[in-house]
Amino acid sequence: MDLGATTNVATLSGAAVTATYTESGYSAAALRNGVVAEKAWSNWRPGTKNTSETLTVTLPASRAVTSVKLHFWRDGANTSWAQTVRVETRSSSGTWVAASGEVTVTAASSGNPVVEVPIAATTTDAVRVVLTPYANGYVTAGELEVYAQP
Ligand SMILES: [Ca+2]
Repeated sequence: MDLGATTNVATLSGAAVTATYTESGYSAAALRNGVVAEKAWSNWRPGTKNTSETLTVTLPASRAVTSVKLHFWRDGANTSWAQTVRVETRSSSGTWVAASGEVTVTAASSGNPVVEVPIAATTTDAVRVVLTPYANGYVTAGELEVYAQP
C-alpha cells in the first residue's frame, strides 16, 4: 500500500467551493468540475479591485489533507493570478488555523500559473485559500484541487 498516494477530494459528491466575491458570469463552483484550463472563476470588478479574496472548499466528511493546488487562468495579457497565497484549515471547533505561510506564486512567460501548497497532513472538513492579488489586479482561476490521503 502506498501511504504517499493522495487523491483530489474537492471533486467528491457533496463537496463545495465558495468565494468571498465572484464576478457576474463566473462561478466558484466550476473550480471543482475537473476542468483545469478554463476561466471558471474571476474576481474582476470595475473600479477599485479587492485586495484579498478567499476560496473555501468544504468536504462531505473530514479527510487528512496534505496539499492544495490552485490552477490560475491567464486572462489575456493581464497578470490575472495571485501574488501570494496561504492555506488555512478548519478545526473541529470551527476556527480557521494557518496551515502554511505566505507562498509566492511563480509564473512562466506563458501558460496558466499553478501554485501547489503542501501542508502537514491535517484532518479537516474544510480548507481555504487566501489570495493576495497584485496591486490593482484581479484573479482568474480554472480549478482548485485539495489532495488528501485515501
Ligand atoms: Ca474547473
